Amino acid sequence: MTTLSLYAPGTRVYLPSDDSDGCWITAEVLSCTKSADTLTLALRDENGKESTLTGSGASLPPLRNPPLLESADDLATLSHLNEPSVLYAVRTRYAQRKIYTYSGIVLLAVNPFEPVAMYTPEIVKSYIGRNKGELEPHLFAIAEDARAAMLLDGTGQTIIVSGESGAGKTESAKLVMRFIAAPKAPGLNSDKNSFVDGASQVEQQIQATNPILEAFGNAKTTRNDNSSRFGKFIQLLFDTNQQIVGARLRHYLLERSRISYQTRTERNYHIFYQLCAGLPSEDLQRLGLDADYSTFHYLNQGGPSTNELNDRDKFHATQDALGVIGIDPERQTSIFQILAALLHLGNISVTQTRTDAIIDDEDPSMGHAMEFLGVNPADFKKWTIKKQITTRSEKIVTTLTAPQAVQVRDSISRFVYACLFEWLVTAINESLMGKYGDAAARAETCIGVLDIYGFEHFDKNSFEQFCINYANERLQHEFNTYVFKLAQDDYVKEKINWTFIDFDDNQPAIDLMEGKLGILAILDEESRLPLGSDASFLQKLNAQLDKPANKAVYKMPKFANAAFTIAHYALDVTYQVEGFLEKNRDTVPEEHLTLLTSSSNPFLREVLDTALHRAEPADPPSPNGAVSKVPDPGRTSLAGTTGRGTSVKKPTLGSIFKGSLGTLMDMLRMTNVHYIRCLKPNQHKKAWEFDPPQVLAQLRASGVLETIRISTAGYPSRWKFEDFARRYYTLIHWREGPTLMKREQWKRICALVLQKAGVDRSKHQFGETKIFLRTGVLATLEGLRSTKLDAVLFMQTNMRRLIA
Ligand code: AOV
Ligand code: MG
Repeated sequence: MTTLSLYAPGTRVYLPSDDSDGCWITAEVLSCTKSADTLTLALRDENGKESTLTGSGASLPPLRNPPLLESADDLATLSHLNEPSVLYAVRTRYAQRKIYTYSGIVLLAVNPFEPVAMYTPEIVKSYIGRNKGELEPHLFAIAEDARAAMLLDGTGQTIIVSGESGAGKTESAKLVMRFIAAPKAPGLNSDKNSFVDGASQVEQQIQATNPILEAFGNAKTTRNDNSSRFGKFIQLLFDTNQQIVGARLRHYLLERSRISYQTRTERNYHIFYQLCAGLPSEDLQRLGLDADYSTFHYLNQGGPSTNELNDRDKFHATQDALGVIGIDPERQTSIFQILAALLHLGNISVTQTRTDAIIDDEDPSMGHAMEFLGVNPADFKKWTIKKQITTRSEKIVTTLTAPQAVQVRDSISRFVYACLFEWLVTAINESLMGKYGDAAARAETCIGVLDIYGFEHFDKNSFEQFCINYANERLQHEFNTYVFKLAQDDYVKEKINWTFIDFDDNQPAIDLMEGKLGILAILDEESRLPLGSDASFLQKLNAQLDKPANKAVYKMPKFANAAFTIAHYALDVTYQVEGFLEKNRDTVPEEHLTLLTSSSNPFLREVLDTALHRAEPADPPSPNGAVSKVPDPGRTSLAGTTGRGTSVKKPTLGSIFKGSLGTLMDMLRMTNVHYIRCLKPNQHKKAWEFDPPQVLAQLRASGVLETIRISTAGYPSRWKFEDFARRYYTLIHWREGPTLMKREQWKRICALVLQKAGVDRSKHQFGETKIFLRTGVLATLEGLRSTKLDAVLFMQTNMRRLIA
């Protein structure tokens, strides 16, 4: 087709909008003339404005799709695949209240920001047992797809939910989990944490993890009222009969700084507010709390918070859920007592004399905090305002300034909370796996759902954002690898005809962060120096990384001091170095640790013991000694943070995080992966408002366009000749099939199957060891196969009847 005919009068195209927001408006070609290689187009845009444009090739406006296709439910079916068309399709569908769209192997989910009637029992039922393309795009279709893939050959499955903060990852992950955990159960509701009627005990326990983890691990941020401040991976374990036998929960790097500090309009973890709003008044009184929590330093820094989050109701849901996983009211009281202790700890007032920090012996907050923690106030006070340094020959005690003492005080709160979270996860796992981990031994296969914090960029970004964005880079890389690299490497290896597609590989950014001489390594080195500082950390960063080789990914910001910029796959983010070292070291003074671990509060001792000792390796051995067949992403551990055991080097938070991400990625590679990309349609959390530049940026950053190109151009299904032959040989002649099977003529069988099924030559290719199929072919073959099997079954039954 010549370009002239592509732009015939009446053709619909997209033009860049004047708003310089990187978006488009629609236009129609009025006339088109060609001279040499260039075309001159007369155009009228959607506002009636006329213009002319001269260009050739890529400088000509992108084409609009025929109206029928403009809201296609799979972007891969668009006949003109360009950025504006993709954006337009997603936008049109959203306007029609269709929040889900396929994009090749990925499901796009645009946040509706209000409850939608898409998760009713009828809808749940309708997706069970159906193929992905049969019904409207839906989370449930992806979940069902994963289940079907697991049934087919027992491979483990992982569903990765990604997207920026507030895009809807956690809600989507919950819905997917509920669908898989209770496919036949009647009620699913995205905005309630209600348990499904008629669910088995383990299913109920799985549902109960949500209110608990959200209470203790989610908080209100500027971007999301219910933002997850930790990464979550939950793996449902199935036995040979596809019954759920248990589940395993892994968590990644809970944000600790939030315990002692919140920026304006943000909150601490929900559980603190729930506690104040939900506890009966006599309990509040006993714990020295008040329904009005504004007197607590740890809760009032974000400013007054309206009770729109319904903390009271949520508190009761949290209590119920704790009960479901076997934490009885008595233990719950012990948990609440620790939480109260932390609030009081934050209120201990530290003042400054000319030289030293002081804490009043009569400080009521200290009294409460120490009573609940079971620690002697005098000892606590001593080691909060003083510090002991051990040199080679002696121990020297020095005094601290008030700000330093406050640092110590807050580090204890953060540490205890992190241990409590760790303990809760252990308790949840014991309930989900059986105390002796016997579920792991019975498990044959699994479906995992990964809901990890989305890419983050605030006005000020610190160590937490660095880790979160690092995790997102790694996941993006897995995605790239999975969709692009693996597919194309395989084509090359199998020597099929294939034009290579470019994609934006983010390996340089990952190397910058985690490489041998990268940011994390430099940070760790600096963290180990007694006199290390944020400033010298930055100096070393700039000295080692500000080089031509890193030009594309590492930048020294022009206007910000004490900061560095990383060009992430999604966006450039500038990180303030202040606090990096302290957060990475994450130390509690040794003396305080001793006080806490020898506390007179047995529950606190148990919590610390669990968090510090019961981490890695994976699950406890089962009583019968069987080993789990299901890949385990491994436990994260706080063990290192105390310098206990035999390890000489105390692991830093950064290195712990890097390690646990590594095991997670290994695990992902052992399973079959499915992707859900959540999109945030606007920044104000408004229902049904679609801000095109916003969404476009997210579509670009997530590589959605490239994915479509590869799924349409490529061969998403690939089978070894033998596997394919074994599954489909029944489709060829009833005598020839088995004969060829006996002779192991796999490739010949494959060819005959395709011939018999009438699969067009353009829809498949033979590689060296594998057969490659375009989208849709496998569905056809499966259909033919089950028809054939039904027929055989029918014949056999009737034959028996005849003989009998
Ligand atoms: P996130 O997990 O992606 O952010 P959430 O899943 O918490 O985002 O979603 C944010 C809010 O969007 C929810 O609290 C709901 O109000 C709304 N929402 C999301 N999905 C749906 C849905 N399917 N139906 C109705 N409302 C929905 V973060 O955890 O911040 O990265 O760290
Ligand atoms: Mg979340």
